[in-house]
Amino acid sequence: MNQASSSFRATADVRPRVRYAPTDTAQTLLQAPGTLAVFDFDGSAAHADDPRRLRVPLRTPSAHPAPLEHWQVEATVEHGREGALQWSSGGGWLFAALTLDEREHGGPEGAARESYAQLCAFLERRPQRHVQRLWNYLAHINDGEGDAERYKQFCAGRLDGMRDFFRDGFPAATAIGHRLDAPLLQVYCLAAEQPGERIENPRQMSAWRYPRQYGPTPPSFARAMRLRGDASLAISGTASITGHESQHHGDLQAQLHETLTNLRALLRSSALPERFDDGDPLKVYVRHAEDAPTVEAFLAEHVPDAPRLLLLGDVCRRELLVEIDGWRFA
Ligand code: 3EB
Repeated sequence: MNQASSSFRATADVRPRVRYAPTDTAQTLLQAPGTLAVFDFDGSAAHADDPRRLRVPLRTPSAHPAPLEHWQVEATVEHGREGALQWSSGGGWLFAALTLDEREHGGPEGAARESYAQLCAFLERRPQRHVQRLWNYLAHINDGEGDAERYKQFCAGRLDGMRDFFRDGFPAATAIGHRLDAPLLQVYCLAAEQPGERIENPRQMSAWRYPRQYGPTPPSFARAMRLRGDASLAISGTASITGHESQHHGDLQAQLHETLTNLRALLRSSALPERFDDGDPLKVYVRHAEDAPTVEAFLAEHVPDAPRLLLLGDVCRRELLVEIDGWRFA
């Protein structure tokens, strides 16, 4: 457990910060005061005992090792494990993660139900029970046809596992497919003592209202969440969708433009300047490794200052080639 520093602010003011950090700094980050979580991509990390460290089952398309992601608060952090769940908390914020093997839960629906049931049961007992942001990484998300597609099974299990925990509204989220052989479902969240404010995108239908054609259970997420006591925005996975329809099938460049227009619309909806600066990290999920240079060139032109992490991942609609999530810190 970290030691407190006398310069820490009162809980009500503490803001979480999210940054990318060099690959080889994990131990330094874990020893730094206020570290809530350190994420490894690319499978590079050896097994770590610290419950704040999470190995994310995604790879970069690039030859360079992925950076780490670092969550930090100006507060004393405590951490632990409870069954399959790993957690940390400090300054009114909480990180929690579960990585389940689907084979132990009868597939994607059962694994999602179990993940959400466990996560919600844990959160219910914590003062930091207000989920701001959730990430879901599911193996081979587009396998299966029609209503049997694995993403749709996941959506059914997720909503079921949530019971009425999100009766006031769903948090911001990402759901992306990974390509590991092992059918692991990873779910992690950032939660807080205070509820956030859900933000929808006027260019898009709210996902929980999507029509039946997208599956029997509509996806359970808000387009973004504004953090309490701070105008910062946690932005959900955002893609080339307007209304409820995917746009620009097969056209990467046009999908990138539509996605950026959607991201800007979310900033406008929350009265933030329509920019991403050097403190606003973005995560960019690319379906085809060969698209990475085009995606990187687009980002260099349109969001040159934003730190960005490109990851290989499958968007939950097969026709979508790219999805972006991230943060706009006030
Ligand atoms: C979309 O806008 C694209 O199921 O949690 C984005 C963010 C998407 C989150 C989720 C799905 C999810 O519908 C897909």
